[in-house]
Amino acid sequence: MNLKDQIESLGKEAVELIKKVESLDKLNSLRVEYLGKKGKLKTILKTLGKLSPEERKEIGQLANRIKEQIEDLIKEKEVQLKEKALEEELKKHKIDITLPSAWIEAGSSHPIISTLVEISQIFISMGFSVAEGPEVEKEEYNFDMLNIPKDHPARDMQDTFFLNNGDLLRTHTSPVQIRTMLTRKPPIAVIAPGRVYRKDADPTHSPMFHQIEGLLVDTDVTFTDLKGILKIFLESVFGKNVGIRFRPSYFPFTEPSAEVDISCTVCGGEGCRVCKGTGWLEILGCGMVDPNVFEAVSIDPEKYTGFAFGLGIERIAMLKYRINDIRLLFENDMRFNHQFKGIR
Ligand code: 2U9
Repeated sequence: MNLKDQIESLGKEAVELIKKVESLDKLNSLRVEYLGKKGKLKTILKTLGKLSPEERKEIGQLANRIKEQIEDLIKEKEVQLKEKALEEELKKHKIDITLPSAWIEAGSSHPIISTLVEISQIFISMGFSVAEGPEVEKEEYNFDMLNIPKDHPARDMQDTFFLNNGDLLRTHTSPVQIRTMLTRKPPIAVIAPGRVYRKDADPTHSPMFHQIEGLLVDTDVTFTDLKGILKIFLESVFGKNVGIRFRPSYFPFTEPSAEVDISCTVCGGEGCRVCKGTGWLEILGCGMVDPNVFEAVSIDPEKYTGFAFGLGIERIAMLKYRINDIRLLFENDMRFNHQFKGIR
């Protein structure tokens, strides 16, 4: 067979094989077999040197045409095979849109947060604004400026988490009010909600818990104002019929000080296990800001008076939702958390 016939028959052979090919791998091997550096076409063209220049030109042109024809066909086939592979892949992963979807659990507010928000909202409605501060505090703001003596047991390493540099994890949110008074002039009406830390752990105490404290400073603020505000607050959380009593108490930062009890939310005052038979539950502490505290923040105690109060959020949440162990609030057991779906 002459060279021209050889090339033409090689072309026909390749076209036939390419047309029949069913896979991209096979198509690639054919490309190598016919058009590769050591492929069949190149091998035939090696004998080109033996021809006259005219013949070489003619055969060269023919070889190029055949090469282009094979290349075009391979390209076309490649597109077809890729389309077919994609179709098969899509068929395999076909989505049945009639199947029921996977259950997505909707989240809900944690009882501590909903209680914190509810309490904050009551004070906001009475004109208080929310103040925040750091959880890592200076000993000065957490104790000294609050008139807490250097030898007070609360400062003890056993009660307070100290950092190596002498700072501490705040044991109450009171330093927030100190910071507020250092940066703002009266009248001041703020609440300070947030996390606080104490070395305490049992069914009713957690080493981290939440507080809301309140502070109101102005000219002519009296204990009566304090009683009025707390009455509105307690009736709003526990209902209009809740019993309220003030008991004299002592805090270094307030004078006079009181603890406030409400009638037991479980037995209504009859006496039960929750109120230890007394009919009353201790709910918060309060008092008139001690003049020493005003002096520490350079507010004139002759001109201004103020009241302050503090309460633990967990305690309120536990009473509200009848939770008997504080640790349940922090375990994040979904069987527990799920019970609070639907609360704000
Ligand atoms: C400043 C001045 C006075 C905040 C107050 C209490 C009384 C109180 C406790 C309740 C339960 C803390 O969570 S608890 O353990 N708090 O009894 N807190 S008066 O008095 C302040 C605060 C800031 C500048």
